[in-house]
Amino acid sequence: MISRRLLLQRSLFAGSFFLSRHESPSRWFLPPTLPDDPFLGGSFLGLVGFSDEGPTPLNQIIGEELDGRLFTDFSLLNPERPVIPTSSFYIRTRASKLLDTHSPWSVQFGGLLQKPFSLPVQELAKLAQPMGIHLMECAGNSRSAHFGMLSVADWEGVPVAPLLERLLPVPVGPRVLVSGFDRYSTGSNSSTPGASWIFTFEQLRYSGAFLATSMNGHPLSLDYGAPIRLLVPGWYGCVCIKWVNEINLVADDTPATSQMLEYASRTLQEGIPPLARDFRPAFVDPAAMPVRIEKWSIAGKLKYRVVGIHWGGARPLDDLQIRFHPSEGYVPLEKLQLSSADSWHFWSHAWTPQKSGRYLISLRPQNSILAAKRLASGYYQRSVELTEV
Ligand SMILES: Nc1nc2c(c(=O)[nH]1)N[C@H]1C(S)=C(S)[C@@H](COP(=O)(O)O)O[C@H]1N2
Ligand SMILES: [Mo]
Repeated sequence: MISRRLLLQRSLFAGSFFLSRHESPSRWFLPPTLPDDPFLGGSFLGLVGFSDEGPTPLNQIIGEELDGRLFTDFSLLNPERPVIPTSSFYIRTRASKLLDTHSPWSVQFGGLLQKPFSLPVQELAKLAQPMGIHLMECAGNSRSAHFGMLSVADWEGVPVAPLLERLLPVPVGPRVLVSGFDRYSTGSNSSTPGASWIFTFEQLRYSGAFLATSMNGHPLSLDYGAPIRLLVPGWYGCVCIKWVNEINLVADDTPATSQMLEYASRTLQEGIPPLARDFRPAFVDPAAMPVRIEKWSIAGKLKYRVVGIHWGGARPLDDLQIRFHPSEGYVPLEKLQLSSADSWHFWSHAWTPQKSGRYLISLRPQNSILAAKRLASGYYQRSVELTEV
């Protein structure tokens, strides 16, 4: 499914110019070494920031409880180490002050179950295994916060479908309601309390959904859902319930939860379906955006390098195109380096603008625009103001 061109580029691309976030800004950029690299022999002058994205601070916890946030900074992302350190992983809701962190935590299994039972989290944790690298994006990710509600971590946890098959005496059906603690000491202007999502057993199985117990090699911290949270690879973050305390089997005609209704349009549903069964899977729509504009001097001439990411969808798009201004046409992306698994992919594109001024960078797949609805709508466009060319 991945074209030969991409596979070739993948090996060529590796290690060419992305640097570790741990390096000081002056050492972000290794000199280009590939003979065909347009930046070979050039010198790096600095980064140009994006315009019109609000004063929101990045990589820093702001606010409390339902209005608590952390927006991730991507400007130092590096394909060699694509995982976001936990201290910079985005936060969409901070832990409630009402959360009881002293009593033992357990998950209640019930609903249509003949014999409801409760499982201490320590028992669940014994079943935890490495789950690999997975991306999470808040369906409400927005330009005003630099699209910083998007992150990748390395997870450990307990796969949900096998767990249910093992614990429950009957074939699992019809639907599974996963709920988390979601009461707060203060109200919120932006969010409705109540976090739960209803899945079919099949959805939990094919997505590889798991109850996460640790991220990036450490037990979950409170803001990330400790002691246990749901992760559904390939689905938007709104289904990744934190502080999971109940898993109930529910009837096929169960109404959608308040969380489902709140996120209906952002998860690209048709209208606001009243019943859970009329919801589509909340798949992360294929998306791409620039994350860094580098300014270079090459043989006395200015040149820009746009570095970006591509994520979402069942498989990467290999026909992404970029446009720098609405008055220009789209051109194919120069380089796309694929990552494995459910992560983001990295791309770069050399850019020699003809005049200074305001640009609006947008990406789209050449074909299959229908399959990338949010991207094609201009959702991830970013603007930049160039003072010299
Ligand atoms: N209990 C609970 N779980 C929740 C939420 C919440 O408000 N309460 N927010 C959801 C949303 S909208 C997102 S995007 C993810 C964010 O997870 P993170 O804060 O660990 O990045 O958690 C989800 N799980
Ligand atoms: Mo979200």
